Amino acid sequence: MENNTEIKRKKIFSGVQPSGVLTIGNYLGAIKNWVSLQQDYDCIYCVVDMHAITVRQNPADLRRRTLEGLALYIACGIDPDKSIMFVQSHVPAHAELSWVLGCNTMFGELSRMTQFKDKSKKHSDNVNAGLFTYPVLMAADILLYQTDVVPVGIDQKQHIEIARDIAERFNGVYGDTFTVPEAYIPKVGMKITSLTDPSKKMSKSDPNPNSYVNIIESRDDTIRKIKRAVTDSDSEVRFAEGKDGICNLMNIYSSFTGKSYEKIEKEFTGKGYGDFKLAVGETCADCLQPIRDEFSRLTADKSYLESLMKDGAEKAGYIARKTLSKVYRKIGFYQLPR
Ligand code: AQP
Repeated sequence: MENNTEIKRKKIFSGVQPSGVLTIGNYLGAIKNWVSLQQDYDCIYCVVDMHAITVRQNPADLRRRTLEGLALYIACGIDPDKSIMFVQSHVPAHAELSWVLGCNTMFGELSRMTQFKDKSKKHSDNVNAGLFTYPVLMAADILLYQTDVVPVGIDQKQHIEIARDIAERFNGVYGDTFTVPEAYIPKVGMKITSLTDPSKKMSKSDPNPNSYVNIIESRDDTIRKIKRAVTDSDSEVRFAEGKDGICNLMNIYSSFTGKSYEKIEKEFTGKGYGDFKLAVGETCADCLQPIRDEFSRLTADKSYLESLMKDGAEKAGYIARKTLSKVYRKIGFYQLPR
């Protein structure tokens, strides 16, 4: 007998660009939560290679990082039997919906996006149209899967807000079509800052490798980078204004251990920054060790990863096509008889 009491699980969608090796910022701000959310939601996780080309990429590196991105998701704890994982360019509906949504997005609202302003400054020799319309493609990614919740770091909040605006506008004009998504931003770990300049976000494409710890970094390098992290001239481990570097390390330590800032302050009372940095570095390296090991095991089996990619693209493509045909019908694109 059919079980009519079954509760429909809410849907999650999120992704990371294969624009570099994932950092502990990507891990603590996003992927760590993706793992726990698998218990209660239907999750779809994407390697967003189409977003990555808004900044010039070396083709061979992009190809390699795309496969490694999938391996990293699994190594971090995404379970291919529970969640759908796929590569964005393998599902053409993303580009197709993006065009339709672009025709329902205003130039003015895209001009207000801070990521566009930041990245245009950073890549002033390549301020391309894709960089400008990035949030439209991101809205398509999310809306195609009728997503309820999008787990991201704080830097992506504005992009989720524009995706909500686009969905509401479309629903208003054409009738109920898209679920209006909500951002899920963790309280701790939502913004990990650069180790060399704590006023900046930690980024995987930062040209200075000492500014980030990537999640497959060696134990020694992880500890070395954290020991050298820029801090203030004080010596008290305290979460306070003007101590951005220490606050960042406390944030990292708290995200990995679950300890509150108060508890961390007590733990390091009377000890200097040296002891604290060593503890953060060692904790970080210990927590990342199983991910590193699993990553090397997985990347040795390319055919397994390719079969997962294929399977993920089929599953995601099926859901995405259903939304896309609904959209095409609603906006009046001529439907051929089946
Ligand atoms: N420093 C960070 N702290 C917390 N969360 C972060 N995220 C990124 N950096 C931090 C979150 O990671 C997810 C994937 O990000 P992305 O790859 O789509 O692009 P991004 O936000 O631009 O990340 P990067 O590392 O800075 O990439 P590049 O250098 O290529 O621009 C998102 O959920 C993001 O919030």
